[in-house]
Formats: sequence, structure tokens, C-alpha cells
Amino acid sequence: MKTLIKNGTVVNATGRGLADVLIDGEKIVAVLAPGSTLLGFDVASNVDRVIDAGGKYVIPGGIDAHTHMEMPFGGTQASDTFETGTRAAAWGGTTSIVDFVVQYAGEDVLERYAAWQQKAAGQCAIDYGFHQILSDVQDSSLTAMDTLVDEGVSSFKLFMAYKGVFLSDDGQIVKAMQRAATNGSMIMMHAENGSVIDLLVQQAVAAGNTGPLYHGLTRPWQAEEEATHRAIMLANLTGAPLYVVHVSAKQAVDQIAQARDNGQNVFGETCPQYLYLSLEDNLGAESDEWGTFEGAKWVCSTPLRAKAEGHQHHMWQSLRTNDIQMVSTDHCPFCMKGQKDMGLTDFSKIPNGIGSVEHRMDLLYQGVVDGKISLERWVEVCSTTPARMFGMYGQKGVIAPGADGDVVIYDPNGHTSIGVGKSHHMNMDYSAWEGYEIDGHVDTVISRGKVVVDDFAYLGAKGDGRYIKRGLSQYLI
Ligand code: DUC
Ligand code: ZN
Ligand code: ZN
Ligand code: ZN
Repeated sequence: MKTLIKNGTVVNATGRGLADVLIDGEKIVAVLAPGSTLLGFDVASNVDRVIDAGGKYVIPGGIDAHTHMEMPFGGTQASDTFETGTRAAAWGGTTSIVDFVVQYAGEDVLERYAAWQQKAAGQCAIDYGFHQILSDVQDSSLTAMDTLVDEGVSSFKLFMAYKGVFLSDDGQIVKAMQRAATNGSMIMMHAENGSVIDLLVQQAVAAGNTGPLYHGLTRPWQAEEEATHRAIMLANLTGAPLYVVHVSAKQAVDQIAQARDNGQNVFGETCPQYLYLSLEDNLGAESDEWGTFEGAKWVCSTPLRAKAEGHQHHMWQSLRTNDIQMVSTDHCPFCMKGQKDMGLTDFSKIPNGIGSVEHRMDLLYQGVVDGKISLERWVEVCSTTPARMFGMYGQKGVIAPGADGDVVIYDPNGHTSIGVGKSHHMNMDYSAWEGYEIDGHVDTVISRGKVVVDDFAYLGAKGDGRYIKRGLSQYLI
């Protein structure tokens, strides 16, 4: 099957221009001056399908490098399966995800990896890769790290919080970092000081402060800044590259920026929720059916930060200046009924997570409309850098000959209304983004040459997605 996308404005991280894109089978084979011939042949009359992208942007498919499909967590399981979550991603112009294999303390890493491969096999609508979560790092985990790098799992997430579940102590973190420094893999860090948080949570609950607002108040920015600084120092000590996940505090951003200025391989990811939402959302609305417990909809970790402290503005600026390199969702959805409501009388029992995999491309495009980032930067933080950061660039993250035919046609004159019953394909009984209006629209989504979404119709199928065997990061200094 040969497809020609005609008359569009091709946007890569490096620039934009009018061009036609030719896809043959699963690959982009040419990017041509509009209407040009190829070896003397008129291209448009020698293909099976012509898509007119006049007045629209033609961009590399989105890559969400931080999702948790069907993750067992917080006494329940994330409500999107690999099937429903990747289909929702496709609806929103994301054509690849990198999800997390979960190893809880005491479990065997390679057994868990095999189990996750099995969970995802034949289920996904789009291509998928894996990072490996390492909890309570044991010596056997270190040899598993080498094996996993050969399997295309070139990044390992460690936690400085969630004692007894995920937490590794500093010595264990150093051990994993030393291994990463020798096998070339990336260390990803959940940087929050867990023992401080555990104490504050215990004190809040004992004092009868049990509403969702206290989730944020017991995870203060100081706990994020301190852990971010500590992670950077441990990475400095060992020479491992460090990628700090879901950065929400401006003070943590500054730690990352300073380490980068010092020449260290330190990177930061933020998420749409930290660019748009704030701690005040955890207050909920008396008028909502859930009353103030509505605030549980936005309980996630790291938490949303107080508006007046200026984190949001700082985060947009940092995204613009490359103090923060990319945007993932940390998609970890739970329903209000039967999941979030486990914490109705105690916020610490609310499963942590927000679902956004469907809306990341739109929400960040709104940042372009609002003058916060450029069009090229949008493509860079949502696709190109994720590909480079996690060893997929060339195959993913760019419109160029030889790349996979992962292409989104985005209509800047279209419109997207987000919310249940509107644009909402995630398996959640609410939307964390209810009422958001986007001045743009994902028109057509092509995944490895197959049109999977075409203006309000889903044409893909479960099992379209294939495992991405990733290489080492292509982003290091
Ligand atoms: N944060 C969340 O909000 N959910 C999943 C795990 C995490 O670190
Ligand atoms: Zn985390
Ligand atoms: Zn996460
Ligand atoms: Zn449209």
C-alpha cells in the first residue's frame, strides 16, 4: 500500500515546510517538494491512496514515554488495559507509548518482564516499548538490567518514595546507577522524599485532615526538591545519566537546570497536569455530585502545586528553554466509582493517578496557540525528544525517509471539546480534563502506514501495535 499525503505543512523539531510525504508499506520513503515527480513519475497518480492535508500540519506521531496501562497499584489496577489505553492514545495522535514493567519489592525482575510482554502482546493499537521499574534493588536485579538492555529495555525507574512497595534506599539506588553507568542505560527517578511524606501523611490523618486536598499538602515541594537534588548527586557520583520523571515543583526544575549547566546528563519530564492544573483543583466543588471529594479526580504523585507559588508559569518557560526536555502523561487512570472512592474517608487510600494519554498532543498544541511554545517545540517535546531520549530516533520521532510511517495530520482550524461524551475514549468514568476546549484537532492518524483514525472514525484494531526494541539513549551529552 502506497500513500501520498499531499499539500500539508510538514513540521519536524528542526523546522517546517510545505511538502508531500510518501509512505510505502510501513515506512516513509520520501519527503518531496509539493507536486513533484519521482524518477519522472507523477507520484500522486502512482499511489493507492492520496490524502489531502492542505492547510494542515503533518507531524511525526506522538510518543508518550510514561504510561501505566493496567498497572496494579494502590490496592486496585489502572482502569485502562493495553487495549483501551492504546486505542485512546491513537485517538489523540499518539502512535507509540513506553509503559512500565512493574517489579514490586521481593519479586523477580525477569519474570515480571516476561509477564508484561504477555499482557501487552496482541492487545495494543499502537507500537509500545517498556521501561523496567526496579524496587528494593537486589544483586540479582543488576544482572537482569544487562539482560533487559539486550531486550530493548534500556531505562530503569527507581523510587525514592512508597516504602515497602517501590522504595529503594540510597545505597540501592547507587548500585543500580553504577550498573547503568557501565551498561549505558538510563536511570529514571521518582524523586520525592518518601519518609518525610509518610510522616506528614500520618500526622494529617491523625489530626482528622482526611480530604483530597491533604494529598498535595503532605507532599510539599521541599520533598520533591530535596529528592531531586539527592538523585542528581548520586548520579554525579556514579556517572549514570538521570531522567527525573513527572517534575511538578519549580524548585526541582531549578535543580535539574543547574545540573545541566554543570554538564551532567540530567533530564526532566513534565506532564500536562503540571502545565494546566493546580493544588486548588484538589479542593473539589461543593456543587459536584462528589462534593469536595471531587478533588480526588486530580490526586496524583508528584502532586499538583499551589497556583500562587508560580510552578505552572515556570514549567512552561522551562519547557521553552529546554531546562525541561519533554512531556509525557504518567497516564495512570482510575475511575471515581469503585477506585478513587476507596479514599472517601482517608485521602491516603485514594489511588494516585490521572488519565491523559488521549489528550497530551491537543493540550500541548494549545500551548502553541497560546504563544507558550513554538510549533516545532511542540513536535520536539511530544515526539522527537522522547524518541531520542529513549533510543527510538530515526525509526520514530521524525518525518524523514526511513522512519516508520507514524504520521498525524493535525488541523489548526479544527476544534476539540474534551470531556465524557465528547472527546473521551479512555476507560474512566470521568475526565480530568472535562470542559477543556482545544483550538485544533487530530484529523488523521497513521500508524506504520495504516490509517487508524480518520476524522471521527477509528479504523485500527487490537494487535496493530508492535513491540519496540529500543536502543540506548541518543540524547546524552
Ligand atoms: N504517580 C502516580 O500518580 N501514579 C502512578 C505512580 C506514580 O508515581
Ligand atoms: Zn512516579
Ligand atoms: Zn508513573
Ligand atoms: Zn477535523
